[in-house]
Amino acid sequence: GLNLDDIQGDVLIGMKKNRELFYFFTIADVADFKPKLSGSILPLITSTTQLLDVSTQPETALNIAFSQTGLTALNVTESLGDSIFSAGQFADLANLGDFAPSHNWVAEFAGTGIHGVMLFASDTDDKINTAVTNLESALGDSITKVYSLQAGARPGAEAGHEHFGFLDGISNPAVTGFTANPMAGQAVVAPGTILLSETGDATTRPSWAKDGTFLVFRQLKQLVPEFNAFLTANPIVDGNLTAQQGSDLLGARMVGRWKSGAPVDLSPLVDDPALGADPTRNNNFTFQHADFTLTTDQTHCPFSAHIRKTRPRADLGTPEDAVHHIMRAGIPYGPEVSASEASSGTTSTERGLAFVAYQSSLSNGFHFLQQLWANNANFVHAGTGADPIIGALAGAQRVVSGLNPTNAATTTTLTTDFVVSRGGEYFFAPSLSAIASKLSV
Ligand code: N7H
Repeated sequence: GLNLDDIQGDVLIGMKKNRELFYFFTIADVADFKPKLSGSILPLITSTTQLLDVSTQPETALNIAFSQTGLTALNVTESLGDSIFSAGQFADLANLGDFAPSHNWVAEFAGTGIHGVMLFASDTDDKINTAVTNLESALGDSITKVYSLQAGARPGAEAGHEHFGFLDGISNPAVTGFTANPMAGQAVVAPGTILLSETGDATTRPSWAKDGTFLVFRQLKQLVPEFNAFLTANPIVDGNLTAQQGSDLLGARMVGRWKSGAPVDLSPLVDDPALGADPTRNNNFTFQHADFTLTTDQTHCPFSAHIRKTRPRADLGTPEDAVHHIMRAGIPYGPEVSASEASSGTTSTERGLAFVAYQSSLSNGFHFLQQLWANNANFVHAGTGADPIIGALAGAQRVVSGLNPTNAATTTTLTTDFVVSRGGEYFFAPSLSAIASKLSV
């Protein structure tokens, strides 16, 4: 089994809290910082074991990760064996399809100036702020805060749903040796797909890198009123559907799930909330059906749907590929849509997804999914078009096919990106023992 005392808690199961603060910093004085990293930060780092049992969960959980420039500042010189991590996310911007940084990137992300991120998670912002104040006073001038993003679950019945309204956090891979009973249809991956130097990770790493993982952070702005106005203006027309049902169907086909989480592949024409809420059924599909041509039939799920682009299941053959999987731990940020934003169809206050993903290889994980699947108009098949949710072509319009179930050849031209990257950084989330024996010495 895995050493769950040594793996940071967010990686395999998520922090399980309603509020989360992402605190980005630079190391101002490395000689001052190192003893504080081991003496003040490490005792507060929440392990996987602590999160697994409610009785050992801290009031405020803390995880930490370092960028390449942060490791360099700590005088850690060995290569971790991932060139995309080493170069940083700013250097990867064009591959990801982002706009030029001056348009959309948060200024603090545009470059390699961020050395690390601390993830604070708790039930309330007050508890987080207390933990931050206490840690800041312990760390003194050894670090400098560069930027922060406050995030949290949406209110009431929308908890667990991202800002477009869709239930999130349904499909993460099961990890061999960790997940006791994978759900039907859940991908099963070797631990080395997520954790460095575990079975399934073939790259040579320094010994202290074991059980660390690469953390992708992206601040992804979502244009929610604009998305809703687009659905309202373009309902799928079918004699049996009202305009509202046609708009809901278009949104569901763009995502590949209904707002309840019910997969379009299993419930193609109407939402099925009982299916969406049932973890034994809501992942149990492959896009393949009896009497159905997998490579041409889009009457169930479009080839372009977000969840099909990012996990093609049977499209890549059976058994499913075991490499291109990520562990997602994102959380919404920003306020609910106001009445005036809803009526004008225009965003006035930023909201979106604080996207977090863990993997042992950026070139197989997030970077691959975004560049070679989501942004690639010829994946899953020639002419599919870019992912209508997250596909990004540096601001150019996206032409998507398959959204109309009655005529899959019809194309839809998306002139607005409903998800806009505001940048981020690539980090390495080390094991607790690596913090003690390597990073802080
Ligand atoms: Fe996606 N959305 O609300 O439309 N995503 N995603 N994602 N995503 C998923 O199955 C969303 C983003 C993946 O295993 C669901 O847990 C939004 C990026 C993967 O079947 C919903 C944003 C990347 C899966 C959304 C966003 C991915 C997945 C269904 C940005 C990687 C699992 C819930 C603002 C490059 C696929 C679920 C599977 C699921 C949405 C970003 C990847 C509702 C709004 C950047 C691998």
